[in-house]
Amino acid sequence: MSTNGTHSNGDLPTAKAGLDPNQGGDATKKTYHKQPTGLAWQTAQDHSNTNTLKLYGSCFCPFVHRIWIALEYKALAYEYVEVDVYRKPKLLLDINPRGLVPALRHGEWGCYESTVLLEYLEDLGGTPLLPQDPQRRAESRLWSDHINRNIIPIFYRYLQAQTTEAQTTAATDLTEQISKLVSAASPSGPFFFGPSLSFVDVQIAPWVIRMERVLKPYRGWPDPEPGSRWEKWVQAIEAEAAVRRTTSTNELYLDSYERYAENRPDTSQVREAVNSGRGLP
Ligand SMILES: N[C@@H](CCC(=O)N[C@@H](CS)C(=O)NCC(=O)O)C(=O)O
Repeated sequence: MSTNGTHSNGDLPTAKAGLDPNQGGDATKKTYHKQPTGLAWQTAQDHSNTNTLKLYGSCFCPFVHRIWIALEYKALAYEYVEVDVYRKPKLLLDINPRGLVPALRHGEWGCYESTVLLEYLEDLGGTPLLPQDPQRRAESRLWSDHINRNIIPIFYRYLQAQTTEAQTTAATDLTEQISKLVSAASPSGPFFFGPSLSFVDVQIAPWVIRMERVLKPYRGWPDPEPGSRWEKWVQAIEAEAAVRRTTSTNELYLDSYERYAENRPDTSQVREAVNSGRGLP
């Protein structure tokens, strides 16, 4: 605990007044945004009234984005509560002692981990994201596991890579892992299982959004090949109403990820895990 009653991020030094620890005392460095912008800001306003189901989230965070997309798609009643995840308010730590977002409170009960929360929302009802058929449900979980195990860690390794060689290797790896996913998807699409958004799409959507807004400007990640199945999928994700309503303006992502692109100290638990070769938190 620091003296102002908030938790600091592990070994992060105390921030200079007004600056975040990831800025390293340099006010010219960009940092993460603390409020959503654009359509996501409007959606946050529309869900600011108190509700028994509360999402504690940070606007830049892709793991939060998953839960927000699911809540919107399912049209469940909920409250969106923006938290500064690196200053860890007590209301977050009370739910998740690891101090990570997303965290969900439902009445007295609380839980965390985006993949677990997606399953919980599915159990609550609203428009389903998982198919009915048990074998399709198993496939949904299998390819969600592929996304979590193979695609997301490479996304961060690529973004944090500081040498051309490491960036080239990561770009090749990312392309390969996306190709495996695309091969497993319905040939006509545009989504994983066909015409509508599903569980697998929600698992990857926040990173698809960030490939265009973060990997492209910082690493030269290419647009999908014209006419490809991947292009069709990316366009469908970008156009999906629940995704659009929870996505901020491009600047928010560009600013919020500069610290990752520079592999700056004191950025996050994700950065530390990737640098040390550990699995993501
Ligand atoms: N495995 C977690 C990962 C969540 C996560 O890493 N969230 C980041 C923000 S994108 C966070 O809370 N970081 C806080 C920190 O690094 O202290 C999940 O799927 O929910």
